[in-house]
Amino acid sequence: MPGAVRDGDVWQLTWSGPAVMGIVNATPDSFSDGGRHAAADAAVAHARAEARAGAAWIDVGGESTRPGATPVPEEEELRRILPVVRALAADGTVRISVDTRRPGVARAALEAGAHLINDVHGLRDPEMRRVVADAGAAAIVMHMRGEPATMQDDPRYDDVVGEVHGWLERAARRAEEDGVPSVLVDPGWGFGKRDADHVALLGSLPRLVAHGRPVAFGASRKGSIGRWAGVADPAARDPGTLVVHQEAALGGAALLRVHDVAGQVQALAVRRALCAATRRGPEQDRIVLSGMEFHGYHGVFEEEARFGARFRVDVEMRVPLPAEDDLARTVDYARVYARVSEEVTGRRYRVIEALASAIAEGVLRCDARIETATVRVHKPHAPLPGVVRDVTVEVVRRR
Ligand code: HH2
Repeated sequence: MPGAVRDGDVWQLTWSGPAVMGIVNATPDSFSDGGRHAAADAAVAHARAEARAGAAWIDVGGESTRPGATPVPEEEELRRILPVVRALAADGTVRISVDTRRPGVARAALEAGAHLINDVHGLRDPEMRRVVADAGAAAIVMHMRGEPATMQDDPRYDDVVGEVHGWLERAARRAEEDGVPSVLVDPGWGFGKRDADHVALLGSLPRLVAHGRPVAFGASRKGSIGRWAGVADPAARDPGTLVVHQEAALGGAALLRVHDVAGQVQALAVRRALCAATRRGPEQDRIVLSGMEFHGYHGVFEEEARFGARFRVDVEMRVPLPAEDDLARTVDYARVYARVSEEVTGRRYRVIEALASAIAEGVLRCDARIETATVRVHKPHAPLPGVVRDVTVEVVRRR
């Protein structure tokens, strides 16, 4: 759940474990619940029900950003969201986020009591950054390729993870430099991405988390879930949403943006109990053997086969570890070392990708309790026509 710490005059939000953000679309045309909460009293009642169901945050939106959506005038967006923000601020029981890309709407919402601006444009607009910084509010910086009207028209990336992470890093840094005290980043599921991009971004969440900012995540009821599950009606996609959000939670997401708050809260409670019992999760136990060095004969060249070279190997094993002081209850890392040594010195591989893959599979075979093996093979003396400190291949294999 989010907390807050004071740093001089500024409050910083702190995060531990995924908090749930309930969606309130005060719109006639949102993709899964358009029109259901368009009237202010229906939107407020829905927000209060979400707060009672365990949402720490409510995200109020007055303009749909679904693929193909057309923008609404600013006055209309204000007319839709302000009564909801004012009512929730008067309740004082939940933190209020406003989903907008307009500085004028953000300013009015913050004056009315909102705590966070959720900007699907990633605070690209300097005026938006100034409004949020002046209010000392938090912000979600989300990645979107293009604009809602056209963003799903054949989006393409050379390296979706590198491009999205790099974009988020630059956008978040720009916001921080302009004085926004708390910035969350969101990879923007469904915003100018193909299903394969979603899968890659979901798998890369631990790396995004490692950039050091809390990660917000929202796949709720979106198109890819419908395609994977064969469910056309967006309102019937909550079970699929929970599966994706479970992966996001394991990847270290701090905030999950959902339509079905009660379901998400229940799923997280069960997940917490299981993680505690099995020591799984982003902070999962692990054993790491780093910097093992061997002389091997890998490579495509004749000289490499004849003279060999030095290879360095790191192995990280995700494995639930016992509290007891008993070798039989844990993984014997001497066995793992012997396995790695045998693979690097006993055979010749033409490419280190194949070597890394064989090591990872061998490590998994060493002990049935090892759930994931991450193996890095370094080839510092790779035959290249220039100065290179190291060439590394990393593979991850799960049981
Ligand atoms: N998705 C939507 C809207 N805002 N904000 C963040 N940070 N992350 C998201 O993934 C995200 C978002 C789209 O979902 P929804 O609000 O349910 O639909 P619509 O835009 O049609 O109102």
